[in-house]
Amino acid sequence: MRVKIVGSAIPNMPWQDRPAGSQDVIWRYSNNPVIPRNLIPRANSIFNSAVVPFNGKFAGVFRCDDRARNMVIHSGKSDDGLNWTIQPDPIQLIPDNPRVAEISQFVYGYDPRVCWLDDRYYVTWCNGYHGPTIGVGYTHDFEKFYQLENAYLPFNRNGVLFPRKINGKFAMFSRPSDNGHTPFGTIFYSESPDMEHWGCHRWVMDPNTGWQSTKIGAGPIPIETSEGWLLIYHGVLTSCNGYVYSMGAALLDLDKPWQVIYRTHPYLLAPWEAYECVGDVPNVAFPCAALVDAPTGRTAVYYGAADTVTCLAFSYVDDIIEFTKKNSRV
Ligand code: BMA
Repeated sequence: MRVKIVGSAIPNMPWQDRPAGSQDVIWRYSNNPVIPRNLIPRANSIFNSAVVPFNGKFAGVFRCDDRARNMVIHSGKSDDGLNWTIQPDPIQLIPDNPRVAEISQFVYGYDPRVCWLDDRYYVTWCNGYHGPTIGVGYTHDFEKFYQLENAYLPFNRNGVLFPRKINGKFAMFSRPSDNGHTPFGTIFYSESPDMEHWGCHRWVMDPNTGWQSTKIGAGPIPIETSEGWLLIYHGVLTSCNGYVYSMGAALLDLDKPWQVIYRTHPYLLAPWEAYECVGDVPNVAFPCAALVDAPTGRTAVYYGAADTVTCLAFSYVDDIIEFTKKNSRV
C-alpha cells in the first residue's frame, strides 16, 4: 500500500482476487448479479442501491421498483454483503420534526446513497417533490428512518454526501437536472452548517468526451486518501440506441473538493456483460456504493446493472488512483 486511506478495516467484506491474467483495473464478481430483480415478491427490479458496514455485518438502502413500476426504497441487511434480506415493504419515512411533515408526503424515491457521518447513517436519494430533488434522512438501525428537509429545489439528482465535515461544514455533491431524462449534467459541490440549508455552491466538473460526453454524476460516497478524495462517478454517452452509463474516477483536493486534480479519460467499467446490456434499461452500469477495507485498499463497488439487478465489482484503491493519474484528462 502506498496510498493512505481514511477509514476502517472491513475484513469480512465481499472479495474476489483479480482473475489470473487480467489487466483490468476493476473486475466483476464472478457470481453477478448479487441481487436478482425478484429477491422480494413485490419487486420488478432491484438496482442502484447503497451498502455500508453495519455492526460487523452489512446494511443498505435498496432501490426496488415495484410491479406497478413505482420507484421506492427498501432497507436490507446481510451477514456477508452478498446474501441479502430486503424488507418486504418500502421504508416509511418518519418526519424528523413538525416542519418536515409539511413535505413528507411520499411521491417516489430512487438511487439512494448511505453515508456514515458523526453518529448516524445519513441517506440521500432522488426524492419526488414537484419533480426530482435530493431527499435527506437518517437512520441509526436501518429499521426506523427519519426524514429531513430536501437539500435543494427541484430539479436535482445524484446527491452524495462526504463522510466528514469539510472546513466545518457538511458537504454534498449534486447534479442539477430537469424533470425528464436529462440530456445534460454537471457535478456541483454544496456545503451546509446544519444538514438543512445548503449553499456556497461550487462547480466541480462538466461532461467532456466519449463515455462521459452527455452527463456525469457522483456515485459512491467519496473515499478519503492521502492523494485526495477519490470519487467514483458515472458518465453517460448518447448512442444511436440511447444513453450508455459507464463509470470512471476522479481525484479531488482534500480541502477544496470542487478542485479536480485528475480524472479518468477512459472509463473504469462500461456495460459489457449481458446483465448490464439487457434489462429494463439496456447498457447501464450505475455505481452507488463502495466498501473499502482501509488497511489493504480492497474495494467493492456496488452498481446497478441495466436498471434491473445489483452487481459487484472489485479493485484496489491504489490501482484506481494509479489508473486515474496515468490516464487523466481534466
Ligand atoms: C437515470 C436514473 C437512474 C437510471 C438511469 C438509467 O436518470 O433514473 O436511476 O439508472 O437514468 O436509466
